[in-house]
Amino acid sequence: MPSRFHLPLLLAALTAAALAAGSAPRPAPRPAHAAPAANSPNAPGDVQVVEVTAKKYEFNPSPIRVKVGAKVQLKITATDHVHGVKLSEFADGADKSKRGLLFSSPQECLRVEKGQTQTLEFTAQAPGTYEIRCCVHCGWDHRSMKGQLIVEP
Ligand SMILES: [Cu+2]
Repeated sequence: MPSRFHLPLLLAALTAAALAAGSAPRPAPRPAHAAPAANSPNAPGDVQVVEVTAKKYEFNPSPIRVKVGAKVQLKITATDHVHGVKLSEFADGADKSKRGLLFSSPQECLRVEKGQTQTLEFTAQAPGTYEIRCCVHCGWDHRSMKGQLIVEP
């Protein structure tokens, strides 16, 4: 029954090959003080924080500029009234099959009560201009309440 003997050997060989393949392209180990894995939500210095105010009928600053590849937190404060934030995950004019922004949690409309601050976190994956609009009715000119996020290459 040669197969009984060969199977463990084959598995061992495959495992060794997989380990070798997995470790080969890895860069030198990070220094101990470096930030942990890029997907760690709590890594300080790893996230670009932008303070944004929402008030009738504008977002400020606008445009907001970030670099492609950046993990971004928008800390949005509604100063005068309840507002909502809807940030497009696709750049203006971009192919809708590819998300340019990857949100940390699903986003439809982020409601921000008057005087409160909410955080919108995402990774900027593709350069382009992304529309921000108010998605909670806040007054007669609500529909014109828009801003822009520009992801620079
Ligand atoms: Cu509004």
